[in-house]
Amino acid sequence: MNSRTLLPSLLCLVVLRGGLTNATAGEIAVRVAEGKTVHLTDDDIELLPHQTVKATDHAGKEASYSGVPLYQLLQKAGMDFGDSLRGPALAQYVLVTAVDGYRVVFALPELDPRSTDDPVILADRCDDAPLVAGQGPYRLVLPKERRQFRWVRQVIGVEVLKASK
Ligand SMILES: Nc1nc2c(c(=O)[nH]1)N[C@H]1C(S)=C(S)[C@@H](COP(=O)(O)O)O[C@H]1N2
Ligand SMILES: [Mo]
Repeated sequence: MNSRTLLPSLLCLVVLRGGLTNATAGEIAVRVAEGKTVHLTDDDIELLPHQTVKATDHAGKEASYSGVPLYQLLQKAGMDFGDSLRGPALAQYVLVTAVDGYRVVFALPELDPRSTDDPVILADRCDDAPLVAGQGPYRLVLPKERRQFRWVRQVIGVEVLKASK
């Protein structure tokens, strides 16, 4: 990369990584409903319960992915799943942000194991190896979803927000 492309790239990175997504590599910024942002480090994430799933990526390759169910990450940051997930709480949504600014949303019942058997995994390993650069260190994997558009690579932020309309 030469100096003419480097500066815009750096500026872009600073903008994209402003606010909640301001996490360094190997940590994820998590914020639940106007609460404090919690920075979960690799060590924090490693200690959370992991689940291993078989899933087929966008190229059609099946592999074994291991990682933390996304609801476990949110629970760690103070999110309440279970009985309290009803009424106005259901108008919240989960915004997942990647280092390149790619973003996807989930509704809470899509993540709640009381509501669905389809896991949403924040994967940290593929076939027993750390995820490759460009995908990891953390990537969403949705083994049951027929398209991979929510397999967010390089996740740096997870935020629970309230629908405002
Ligand atoms: N960070 C990030 N993740 C992303 C995307 C992206 O643009 N940025 N594209 C998504 C889309 S639309 C698809 S189809 C898959 C492609 O997965 P692949 O990188 O394994 O080919 O990644 C998803 N995850
Ligand atoms: Mo895609």
